[in-house]
Amino acid sequence: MPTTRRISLTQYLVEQQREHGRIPGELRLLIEVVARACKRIAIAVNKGALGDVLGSTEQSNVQGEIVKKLDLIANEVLIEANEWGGHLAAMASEEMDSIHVVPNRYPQGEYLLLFDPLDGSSNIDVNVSIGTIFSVLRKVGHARGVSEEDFLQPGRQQAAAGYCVYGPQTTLVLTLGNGVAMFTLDRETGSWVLTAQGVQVPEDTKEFAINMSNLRHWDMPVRRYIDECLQGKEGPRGKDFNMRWVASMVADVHRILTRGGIFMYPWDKREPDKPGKLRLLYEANPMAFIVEQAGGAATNGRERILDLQPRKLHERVSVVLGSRNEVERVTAYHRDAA
Ligand code: P6P
Repeated sequence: MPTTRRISLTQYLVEQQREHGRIPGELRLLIEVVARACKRIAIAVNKGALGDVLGSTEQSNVQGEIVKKLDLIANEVLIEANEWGGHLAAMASEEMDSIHVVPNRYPQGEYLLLFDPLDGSSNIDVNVSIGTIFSVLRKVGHARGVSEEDFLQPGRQQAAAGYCVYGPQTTLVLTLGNGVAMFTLDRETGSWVLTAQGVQVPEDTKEFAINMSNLRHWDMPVRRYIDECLQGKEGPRGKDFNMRWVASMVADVHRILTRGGIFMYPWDKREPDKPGKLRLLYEANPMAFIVEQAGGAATNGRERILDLQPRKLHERVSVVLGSRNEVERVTAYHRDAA
């Protein structure tokens, strides 16, 4: 990764605007507000047991998953941070059944913000990295008001996407459609400092990330791919593979952006009507945008994730993303099987 001038997020956004004219003022404000909200979430996450933020609430979300206290805290922080700025028309979150329209007491903007406020919640209480994932769309059409349909856009139409990983470092990863940049939180000054840009995912890898406990439930193309990895040097791949599975998509994707790899959460026959576990609009789409901007690939096993036409706000999807040559191999196996 090229060495990087230590500039702030604000300076980076201003320079991007100057060089590429890709960042209207409202989008710049949106990114800075989300980045500030991630700082506040990081503070709450880092308190752990000291802050009465661990454990679960009595609620379950639209996914039917038990909601952790920090899920709700993170969701509230993002809602409050983004309501007043006049840059958004509405927001959508994994933690909310329907969209949250900016209240009438504030001006409405042309952007739509989608987020998983705290992904990897099962790791919160055991002190393993978790993260916030966000996606930015433009409200197309100029009909008055905003509805759920405005959010149902293919991921290739995203104006920006990013995530914040709350790990040994607190790192914000961002793309505005012109490459991927990483910012590390300097806790002494409270600033996001540019620590990497022009991030590139190596095209090849020897590392796969998948929840192996689901092996017996996978479709044949996935079993074929993983089986060949496990055969190592003696098998058709002619090399040994390593495995990682953090059970936090943000942490697994961050590792792949940093050193390559392939991440898979495929369809499996436990719930055959569900195309996969992960959500298309606020997990797969932003991560696919980031990974493609870093030279990687992201499919649902057959088609490019960013080309999928969403039908529902909380729609799920099968995800295969990371090092381009490995993703293409898995996709080819699915096509062979078809
Ligand atoms: P499993 C976290 O709950 C999440 O949505 C992703 O962050 C992660 O990759 C996946 O689910 C983990 O799922 O079935 O291994 O617990």
